Amino acid sequence: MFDLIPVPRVETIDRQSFVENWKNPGRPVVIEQLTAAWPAREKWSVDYMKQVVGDHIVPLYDSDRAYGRKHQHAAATEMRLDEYMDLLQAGENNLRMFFYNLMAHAPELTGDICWPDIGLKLFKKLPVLFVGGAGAKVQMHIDIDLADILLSHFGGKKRVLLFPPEQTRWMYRVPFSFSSLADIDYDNPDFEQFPALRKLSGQITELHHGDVLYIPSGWWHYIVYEELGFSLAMRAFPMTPAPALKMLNNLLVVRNTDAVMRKLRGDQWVLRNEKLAVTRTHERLAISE
Ligand SMILES: O=C(O)CCC(=O)C(=O)O
Repeated sequence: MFDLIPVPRVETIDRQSFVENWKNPGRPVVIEQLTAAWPAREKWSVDYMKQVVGDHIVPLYDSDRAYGRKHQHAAATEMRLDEYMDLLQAGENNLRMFFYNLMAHAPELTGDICWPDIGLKLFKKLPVLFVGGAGAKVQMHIDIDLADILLSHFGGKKRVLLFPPEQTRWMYRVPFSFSSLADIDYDNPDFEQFPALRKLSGQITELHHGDVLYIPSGWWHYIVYEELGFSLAMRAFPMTPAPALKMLNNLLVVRNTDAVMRKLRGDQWVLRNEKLAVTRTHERLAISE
């Protein structure tokens, strides 16, 4: 397996120690009591979601690769949230709610969260919800906007694997995407087929109801929902010039180039990039050895 250490945990944190010990050095941490005063900690459950926002039609995403001329982040389907919750309880684990903006689509839930004052300039217009059933997996990726993220978790436990930005060279990153190659099973990595993975050393944690995981900008993350759960991500965008420019380039140039090329060349474009993810990583590996 990978060389992994547990993400450090603290019970509570003040602004100064968060900034000094975690934000500035860019180190992940789990803060156990940051949501202690949030109504969500008491309330968020399947029954509550059904009751409050059950009639909302929500887009759902699967883990299948986007082949053909489909957009990389196109929704697989949509349905009422109460029906979706029923499916999850019946064992559905491929369909996930992804980046669902509470402010725009479910303002009823925004009163359940509190914005912590811990030294991150959190963008209050974008509290986004993620939901998955037991066994759901989120492909290894970095976030396109390079935000610092506070991922607050509710419901059943979920496992998160994290690798720092310096290790991007070994991540088999697919060009024009923000993901590692979908063929890699991060639960059971094939080091013969993907030898650069041997270079990785990262961190692992299991999030329980109420935990908040700080994911610093640019960290790779892979997530497995061990049980049905809800996570709320708050984000702080990069403010210094170089990362801010990189974010704009990702959002405006990289993402749109991929969308246009998929339309024009379909599978050929996707397969070209998947191949490049391997050849480029193996070239780097050969040079390093
Ligand atoms: O928790 C999830 O389902 C996904 C969270 C995530 O990948 C993110 O915030 O970037």
